[in-house]
Amino acid sequence: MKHIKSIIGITLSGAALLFSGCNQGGGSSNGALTSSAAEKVYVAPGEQDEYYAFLSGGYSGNLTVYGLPSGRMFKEIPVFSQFPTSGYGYSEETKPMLNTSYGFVPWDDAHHPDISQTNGELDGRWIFINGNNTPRIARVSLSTFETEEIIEVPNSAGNHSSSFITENTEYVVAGTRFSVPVPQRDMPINEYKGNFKGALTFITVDQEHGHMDIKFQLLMPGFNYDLSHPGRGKSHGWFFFTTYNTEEASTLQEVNSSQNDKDFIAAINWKKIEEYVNNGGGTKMPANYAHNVYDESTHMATTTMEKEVLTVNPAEVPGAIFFLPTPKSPHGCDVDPSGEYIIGNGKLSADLTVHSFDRMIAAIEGEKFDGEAYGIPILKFEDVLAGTVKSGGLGPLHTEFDADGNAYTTFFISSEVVKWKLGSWEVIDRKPTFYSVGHLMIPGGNSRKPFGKYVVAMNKITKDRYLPTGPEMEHSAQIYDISGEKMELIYDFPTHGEPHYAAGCPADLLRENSKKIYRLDENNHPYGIKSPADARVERDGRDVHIYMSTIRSHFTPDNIEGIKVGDRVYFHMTNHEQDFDVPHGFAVIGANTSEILIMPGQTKTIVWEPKQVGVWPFYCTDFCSALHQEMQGYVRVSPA
Ligand code: CUK
Ligand code: CUA
Repeated sequence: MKHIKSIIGITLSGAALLFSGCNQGGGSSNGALTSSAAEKVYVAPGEQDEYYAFLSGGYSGNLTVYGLPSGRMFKEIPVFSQFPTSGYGYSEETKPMLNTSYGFVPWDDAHHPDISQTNGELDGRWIFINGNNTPRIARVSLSTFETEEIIEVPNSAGNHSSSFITENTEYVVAGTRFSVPVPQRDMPINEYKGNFKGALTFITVDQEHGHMDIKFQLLMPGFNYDLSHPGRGKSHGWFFFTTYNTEEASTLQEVNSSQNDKDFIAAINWKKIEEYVNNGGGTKMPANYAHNVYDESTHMATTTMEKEVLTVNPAEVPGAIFFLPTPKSPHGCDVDPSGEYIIGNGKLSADLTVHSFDRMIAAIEGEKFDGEAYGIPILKFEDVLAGTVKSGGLGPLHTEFDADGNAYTTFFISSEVVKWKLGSWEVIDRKPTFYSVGHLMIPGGNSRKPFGKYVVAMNKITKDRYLPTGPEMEHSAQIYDISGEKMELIYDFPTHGEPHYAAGCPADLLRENSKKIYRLDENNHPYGIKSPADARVERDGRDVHIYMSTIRSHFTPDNIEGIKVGDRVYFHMTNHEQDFDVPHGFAVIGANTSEILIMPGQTKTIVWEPKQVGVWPFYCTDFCSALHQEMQGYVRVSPA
């Protein structure tokens, strides 16, 4: 401790404390930090971080926002899960966001966030993320940090190879981990082979508002489509998907023994298919899926149930789809910033397979095929190979890139990040992770312009890294400084849920556009009121609408009578504050929902169905002023 103080000064007590904790594991084999590491991650009180990092929450269904290099968590953005902290999914305005063709589904498994791009560079407009279980894609505004849209993906199951975007955000693309009967029907499972389909879904993004629409679904052979990435630069117009189970087995229990030596990367020329579809190609198929859009002006979400989807059979578009053989159940599918190299990592192999886009095009033009699968030409492995990285690691999963032609690959089994050189394929450095790393993220590291200063490794297993918290530990992320030739582990921080992938960007990209308040004069909520003077109670049969105002620090009205058991009471709360960071909350006794948080200028609604006669209190849940505790009221409930 003394040593650290002497180097970085006594203001560092917080970091120094943390530092001594990390040292308890002892020795550099446990990744113990050096004193310069503390300086690198230290962001002094009142200072701000250099980068945003958006980590998927996995089974939390949400997205969490962190700062780099401090590892401080700023916000959890609810996406696919109800979130009592803000009332997302509980308020009447946000409930429709979680509608699906299966009904109200207030949970999902969120895996891969991706920030919108222009010319292959991060543009900071939106971040997209997939719901894996009940297939959905969400769009989150990077101005309000709120979920603005969720579209369900029909004919899909295990929406895993999603949600990656093309380099001008023309499309957000969704794959399907499970192939399923399309359309869904009652049929024997063991007739899977040849009958199940893998739908790859191309969803357009309106450039002004971000609105998503399914343009077409490509009904691919019944493999498992695991991960994907768009081409960029020279390969813009293509999309690449790793596949496994190309045997089309309905049970994967013998995945090791029955495994084909090579599965495929599917290379899809989406520009060609887009052209085909624009010229009237494809077949409209009945499909039920929900499309939920949040309107910032009315502060309300609405659901549209869509009825059909345009499907394309690969055979209809010859010359648009090819298979690149890739060894042993590839998982990650990553494309380097130049667009030339496509990396597929066989989970069960030690080497990384790198394919060349130029060689792929040459082989296609020369029609050098090695058979076909369901009419889709298979290219020869040797013809498309750019190189092999003899990594020396085990269980390669995912790769990101820096701006200097280096790639960084995670190895789950050998628990390490390996840095290697694109083109020469030589390994430059390797550092252990603690423990069993999945994805990694370099801000901009899957775009044409990476910001190669830090890499964040997201680890599946935490064990002894933090103070124990019983059998369940939060997952763990680690920050490495990658500004030098060798990587340096500089920080550990706990995450929320299971972060699969993450996306990061420079703080300057978002700071200026981050919204501070919703303007009251732009509030078009049908139950919003312009001023506290408009507050009132209106009865409509059994429904009672309370138009309520919140302002420091009182509710108007605050004594409500005339409510009866059996009524449906709608509290429509408008926050009339116009100061940054002054929300009010609302909670009423016995409400079978959460509290809700109302931001300045916003209107939100919760429904309360009183079951018992009495005089029942409500109060503000967010400490808003010195008189916050005075912000309260009563509802009198009389017999029916
Ligand atoms: S998956 Cu989690 S480690 Cu969903 Cu991207 Cu590979
Ligand atoms: Cu309003 Cu506390």
